[in-house]
Amino acid sequence: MDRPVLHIGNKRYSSWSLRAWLILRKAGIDFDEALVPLYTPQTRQAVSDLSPGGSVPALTTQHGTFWDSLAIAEWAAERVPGLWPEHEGRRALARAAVCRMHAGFTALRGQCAMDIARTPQAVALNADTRADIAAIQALWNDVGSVDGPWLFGRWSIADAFFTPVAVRFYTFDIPLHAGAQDYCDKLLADEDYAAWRSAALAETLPGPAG
Ligand SMILES: N[C@@H](CCC(=O)N[C@@H](CS)C(=O)NCC(=O)O)C(=O)O
Repeated sequence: MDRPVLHIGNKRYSSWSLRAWLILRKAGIDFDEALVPLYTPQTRQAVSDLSPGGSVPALTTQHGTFWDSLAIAEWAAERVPGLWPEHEGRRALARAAVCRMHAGFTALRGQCAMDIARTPQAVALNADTRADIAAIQALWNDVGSVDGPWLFGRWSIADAFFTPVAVRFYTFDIPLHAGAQDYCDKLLADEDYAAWRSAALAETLPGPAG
């Protein structure tokens, strides 16, 4: 079979693409990347042509192209053991944490968009964003690992879903509790994230501001 192709947006800005890409990398799945430049007049058509979902990331396999970071995560987890925690209860909790990230924290996502090249700088955060930041730290604290450095012990899909949050916390210079800060530092020091970041910093594509 041909290698799967992961269609991604700009590495600098596409937080959902980063999640899917990290998961495939950590899974050790051999894949090709295809960039769909965001923020161009052709973007909408290009993502609509890719799949009915009309968004990136999207993954092309021998069975066609499907979309959504969480669907791609589950596709990888069906092929490679260990991407979710082994213990049934921890696995359910990890899925719940991922679902909450996937569906929520919209104020943080709206006010503090991911821009990997942003010079760290604080902004006046609105009340909803502050509430999201508090909720994320409480969630990390509640589900936090007792047996390893990552959120659920060894690295899991949950860590991929929270990596772009760590980028936002860092680039918006958001003060965190000590445990949350340690966890963010761990996510940002990850070697696969570092590879993505280097490529993001080398991009010369137009951004949301044109
Ligand atoms: N729920 C989707 C969200 C994907 C998404 O919003 N992707 C953005 C880029 S980060 C996109 O495709 N934007 C292009 C457009 O809407 O035209 C996922 O988890 O993959």
